[in-house]
Amino acid sequence: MSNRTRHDRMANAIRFLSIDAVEAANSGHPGLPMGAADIATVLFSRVLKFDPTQPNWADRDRFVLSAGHGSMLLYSVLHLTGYKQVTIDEIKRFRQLGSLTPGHPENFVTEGIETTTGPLGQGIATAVGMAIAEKALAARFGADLVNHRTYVLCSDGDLMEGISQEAADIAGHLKLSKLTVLWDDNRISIDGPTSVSTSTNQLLRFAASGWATAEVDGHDPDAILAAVEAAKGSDKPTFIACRTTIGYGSPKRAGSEKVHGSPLGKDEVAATRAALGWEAGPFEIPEDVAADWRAAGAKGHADREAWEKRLAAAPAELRAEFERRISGTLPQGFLAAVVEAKAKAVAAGGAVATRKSSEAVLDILVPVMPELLGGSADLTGSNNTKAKSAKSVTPDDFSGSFMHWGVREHGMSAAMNGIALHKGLVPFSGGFMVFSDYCRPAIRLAALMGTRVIHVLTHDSIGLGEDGPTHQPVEHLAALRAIPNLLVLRPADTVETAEAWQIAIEHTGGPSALILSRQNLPLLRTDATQENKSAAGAYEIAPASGAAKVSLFATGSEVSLAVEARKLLEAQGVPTRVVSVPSFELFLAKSAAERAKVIGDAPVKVAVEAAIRMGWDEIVGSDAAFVGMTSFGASAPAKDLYAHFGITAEKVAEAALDKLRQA
Ligand SMILES: Cc1ncc(C[n+]2csc(CCOP(=O)(O)OP(=O)(O)O)c2C)c(N)n1
Repeated sequence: MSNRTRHDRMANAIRFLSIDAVEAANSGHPGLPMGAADIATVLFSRVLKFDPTQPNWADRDRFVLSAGHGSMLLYSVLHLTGYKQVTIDEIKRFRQLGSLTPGHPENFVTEGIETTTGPLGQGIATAVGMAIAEKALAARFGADLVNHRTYVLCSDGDLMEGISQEAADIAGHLKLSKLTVLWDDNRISIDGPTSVSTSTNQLLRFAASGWATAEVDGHDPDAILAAVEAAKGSDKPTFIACRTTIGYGSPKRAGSEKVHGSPLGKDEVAATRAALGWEAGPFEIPEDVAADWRAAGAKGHADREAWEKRLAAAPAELRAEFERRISGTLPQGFLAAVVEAKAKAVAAGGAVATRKSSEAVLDILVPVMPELLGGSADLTGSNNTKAKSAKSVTPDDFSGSFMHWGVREHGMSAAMNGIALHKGLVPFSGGFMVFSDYCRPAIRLAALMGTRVIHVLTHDSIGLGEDGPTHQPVEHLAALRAIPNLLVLRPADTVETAEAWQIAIEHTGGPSALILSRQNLPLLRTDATQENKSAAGAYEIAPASGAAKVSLFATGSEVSLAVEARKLLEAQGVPTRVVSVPSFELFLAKSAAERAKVIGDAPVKVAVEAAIRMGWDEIVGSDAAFVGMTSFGASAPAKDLYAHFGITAEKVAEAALDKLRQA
């Protein structure tokens, strides 16, 4: 049998597993797997370095299917190359409850899936992060231990999404030469030919961003291989347009949007079998094809074993540090650094913006934690995310620990996911909180995937002042708190900020958002011990003088305001306590009894937050008073805005007294 025939049969195995699984589920997307089967076959049988028996081998090549709707392409390849989880029965259970073959690829469900994809554009930007992580770790640990490539298969939709531009731009700038993107150039999307909505010359577009480009027939295995091999010699990332036919092989549907996202139907499946000369029944793989695929899957064993030998032979300290970094274990001295940051703040006293508090914490943490990879979306001086010791990553030097992401919040957030998924680094960002909307799709995916990324979101309310309502978050706290598995932390002073950093770094099962002020805030906490009070989510920060009549609840910048209001109320003989609530999620995770203790039994409760009320009722109840925002902000000095919108100690005290009179 000729090599070409063998290739065709391997590719057809992908096509028919995909066709038959979609048929069985009566749901799914056969068009992409059928069209891109040749590309996948070349990559997985002739290019990629991977070992199905060790799906998480640290030095494997990464493959990202950015067009997640083509998930059956991945499941087919994982099955055929021998990933033991993806059995033929799992392929038969495509898209069923509890299967390892969900509708879109989920990295937390199926071994061998590098990242969850489905929201178009995310995959390519996530892969950029993986390629960044590879370079950063290679700079630290050397090519003996870290030397792999990142491959992406993307679709027209991926390239139409704006995030792909952010990804292309930063990847080209950073000369991510080990990143290769293969575009499934089938010129069909859901509405029909892509010509109804785009005229972009993608090759020129990527070239303009500093990529090497190539154009091949996506059904010609040798041409695909040649382009992929040429990419290895380039000092730029490479973009390969692979001209394909969606639904390749289907006599009636190939080349049409009809094959994108629905089963072919019994007759067309039979016609496609006849057209491609595939005689095997549904879910059957002829032995010669199975053997060729198994051999492809076995090729990486030797590479992996050679790498393990190199790791074993590496200097003990380097090896231990590499293993610590990949496992995500915290370094010795982490907790001591947190306590040191608290102690320093307490000794210094004075009023500090929590973004500055965060910087002070980072100045102490970054030297202790080389895995921290900070950054900012062009707001370094405002977000204060660059520690004194941090050196910038540049195209020619990845040994630094700070990323200049440019004005690309969305691309940054997706790339951070890729960095975290790669393992070995803990990424944190900097951005204005109001633009967390621009990060949201990637933060949502981080939460879904359970990746440890930390978003430092500064300028967190009307307290930012003169920049006005476009820059003042109002609904963003509620919007962030609405994302499942995202920890939102809004510290009130430097001590809480240090605690928030500790919580975020120790939170390995998902993303965190640190919500920080632009304006100065007084130091409220003067204890600098190992105890992390913020970890309870809420705690009493100021007690009442007697049996409390009023409980004030606040977060971040409004905690000091509540403390002022407490003084006013106490002066009028109303025993008042203040509860700081740095994290709803942590607090709501506590038992009812623990929560009741913190909430207390004062007859009047008032919540204070310079944001909308949404979410607070779950903590204080709908009968409580709320002092906050009900509209967008305005442009003025912060102090004037707090007065204008009625978020002052006097108003809080008034609200409490009103409630007391009603009680
Ligand atoms: C952000 C986002 N918007 C919309 C969708 C819904 N969707 C899935 S595939 C697709 C477009 C399909 O065209 P293409 O990307 O060319 O894939 P192909 O038809 O070649 O499989 C759309 C709009 C999505 N998955 N993600």
